[in-house]
Amino acid sequence: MTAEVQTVHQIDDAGVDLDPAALLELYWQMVRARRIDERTWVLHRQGKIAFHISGIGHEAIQVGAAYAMRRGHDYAHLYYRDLAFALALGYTPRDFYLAVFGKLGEPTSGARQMPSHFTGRAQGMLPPSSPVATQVPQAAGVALACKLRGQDRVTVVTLGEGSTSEGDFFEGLNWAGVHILPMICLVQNNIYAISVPMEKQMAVANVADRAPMFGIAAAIVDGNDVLASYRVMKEAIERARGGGGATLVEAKTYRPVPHSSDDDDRTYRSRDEVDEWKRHDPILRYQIYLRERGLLDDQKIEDVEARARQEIDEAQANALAAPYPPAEDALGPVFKPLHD
Ligand SMILES: Cc1ncc(C[n+]2csc(CCOP(=O)(O)OP(=O)(O)O)c2C)c(N)n1
Ligand SMILES: [Mg+2]
Repeated sequence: MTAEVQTVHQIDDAGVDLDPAALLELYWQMVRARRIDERTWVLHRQGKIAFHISGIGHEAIQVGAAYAMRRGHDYAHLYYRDLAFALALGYTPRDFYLAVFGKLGEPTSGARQMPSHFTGRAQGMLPPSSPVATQVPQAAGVALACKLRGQDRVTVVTLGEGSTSEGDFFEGLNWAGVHILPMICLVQNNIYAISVPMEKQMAVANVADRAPMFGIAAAIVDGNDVLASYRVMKEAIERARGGGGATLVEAKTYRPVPHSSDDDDRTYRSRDEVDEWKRHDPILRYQIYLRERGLLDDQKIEDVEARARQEIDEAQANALAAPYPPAEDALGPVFKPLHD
């Protein structure tokens, strides 16, 4: 008999000024992202889609970060695990399913790009490339352009801890330090790069320990605590907006599912390790906190679940019903619209 897993439930709300409606909005964003993600795993296992790369476990840091930004004004250069981040910025479940099914009307690339390359002009989401860490120098370029134009836009760029082994990470942050750029580099440290553990990527304890070599600020946060994540990102973003330069933020988190639908994580980590991390599930932790504050009860939790189910069902049905692009579209440029 296995003992019931007890959720770790501390949430650090010190200095967080969000009203009850905003606190519940963060909960909604985390839950909807989780449910969309879970549904997508099911679609893959049913053989209905070719590939899924999941953000499960990373919802707190992503939603906290998105809400710390001026959404639609600041720039976000996201990576493939940022489903919750993209949704919180205004990317829609329908956008996601059009990409996942490869259907006509997919807003990023007309379905020529892989799914989870979150892009959108309205949301300020820059088009990511598939080689990891290339977004860091690109984001530094965007932040420099904003600075030269006298705009008060901040650029938030995200990546995993394994990707910080790439030269692009060092070059981009060096540039951010030299030019005192309005940029936040958010590393979502889930301690694995596919099967490679963190200690095989770096000889320092924290990614953030490297910030002094670039002359930029550093912060480490519990990335499974949505309010702590929000606060730390907000501080960094406001410092950048005020001319104080870049910050390297490291969010400690975990990926309780395989790297992607092509990975079998049983080959490189124990089930005990995964179960231990599930005790830190960001949604369950926050749910306990909201219950204690009297903002959630069983009925309200079910209402959120029902709302998420309806939204997902509609988005999935809508994308399924959409036609495939004409075959010759595959030969077109990735980002130039052919039909819009
Ligand atoms: C330059 C480059 N090398 C290898 C890959 C293949 N690859 C895709 S994701 C990934 C792991 C990255 O791990 P991490 O940065 O820790 O992010 P996580 O997936 O854990 O969120 C690798 C090696 C790639 N996309 N680009
Ligand atoms: Mg990782």
